[in-house]
Amino acid sequence: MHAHTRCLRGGFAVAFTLFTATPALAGPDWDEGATDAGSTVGTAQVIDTTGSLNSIKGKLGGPGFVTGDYQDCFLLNVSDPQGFNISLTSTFGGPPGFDPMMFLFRIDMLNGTMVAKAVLANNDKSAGSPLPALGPQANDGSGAMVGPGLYLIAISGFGSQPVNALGEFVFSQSFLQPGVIGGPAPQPAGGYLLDAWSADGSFGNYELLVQGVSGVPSPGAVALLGLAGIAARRRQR
Ligand SMILES: [Ca+2]
Ligand SMILES: [Ca+2]
Repeated sequence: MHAHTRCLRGGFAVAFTLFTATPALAGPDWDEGATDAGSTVGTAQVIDTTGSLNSIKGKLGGPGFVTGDYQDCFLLNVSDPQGFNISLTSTFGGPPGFDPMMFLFRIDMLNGTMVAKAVLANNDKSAGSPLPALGPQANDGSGAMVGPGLYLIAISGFGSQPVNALGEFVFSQSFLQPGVIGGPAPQPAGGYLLDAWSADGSFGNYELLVQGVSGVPSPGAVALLGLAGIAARRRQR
C-alpha cells in the first residue's frame, strides 16, 4: 500500500491511499483527470507536483460532442537529462487499434509568447510493439538531445502528427520506423514550433513511466504561465 497523489489542473490536489498491483515506486503520479489536457502549448496541463515524477496517466477520448480528444500535452521539467526516459507501459482499455506516438518539445519564449520546439519523436520503441519510448537523444543521426529545463510531452494516436504554422511536419519522418527516436524535420520552411496537428488519430488510454523528470514547481509554474504578463509589466515601469 502506498500513497498516490492525484492532481488536477490548477494546483488542486487530493492525496489518497489505495491498494495497487503495481510495484511501489518513488515520486508522485500524475493523472490527467476530468479536465482534458489540450493539444497545444497554451492548453497543456502543467504538472506541478514536487520532486521526481513517477508516471503520467491519461486518456485520448477520441470524438467528442464539441471537440475531439486526439492529443494530450503536459508541461514538465527535465531535471536529469542523462537519466531522461519516458515510456508507455501498456494500453489498458479503450478501443482496439490504439497505436500511440510520443513527441517531446522544448519550451521557450518567443516575442513574449511561450512556444514549443520539436526535439524528439517515437512511434514504436521496437519492431512488433506499438508502444513508444523516448530516451535522452535521437538515434536517427540528427543529433537532437534533451537538456535540463521545461519541456512539453505530447501523446497522440497513429496518424496524428504535430505540424507548424504552415502545416508542415515538425519531426523527421524517420521516427515512423520501429526503434527510431527521430529529431526535428530537416529545415521546414515554417520552422519547428508546435502549432496544430495533421489529423485525428487512433485513441485510447495510456500510462507513461517517466525518469529524470520532475513537476514544474508551483512558483515556477506561476512564473511560467505569467511570464508574458510579467515581462509586459516590467516594460511599463
Ligand atoms: Ca485527454
Ligand atoms: Ca506506436
